Amino acid sequence: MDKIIVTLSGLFAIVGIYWFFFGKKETAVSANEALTIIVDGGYKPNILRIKKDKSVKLTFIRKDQNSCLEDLIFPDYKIKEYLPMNQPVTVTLTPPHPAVSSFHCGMNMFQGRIEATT
Ligand SMILES: [Cu+2]
Repeated sequence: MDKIIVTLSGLFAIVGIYWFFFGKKETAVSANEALTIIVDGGYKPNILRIKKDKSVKLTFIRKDQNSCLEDLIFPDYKIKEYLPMNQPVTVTLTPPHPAVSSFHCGMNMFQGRIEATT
């Protein structure tokens, strides 16, 4: 019994470490029409897969006090939005979508990526 507990806690520790180093950085999600992104120490998720020929509505909710994150910029779409704390802000991206584009905070410290596919 003790052995099982030791083995299990070892496993959890490994999974935890793995998650800490690799899990946080890139989270990808596919969006058909709408998607919600939490802004908290970065963008979650930070890889958005969208449909090439469709408009997509991205709703951002900022939960991070860091004032740099109050600006949200989509350089390829020439969009700049202000994100107040805890208030959803919706950005609509309309085709033509670049195959890959990015969005980032005011000083480009935090980034997200948008991939358009068929
Ligand atoms: Cu920043």
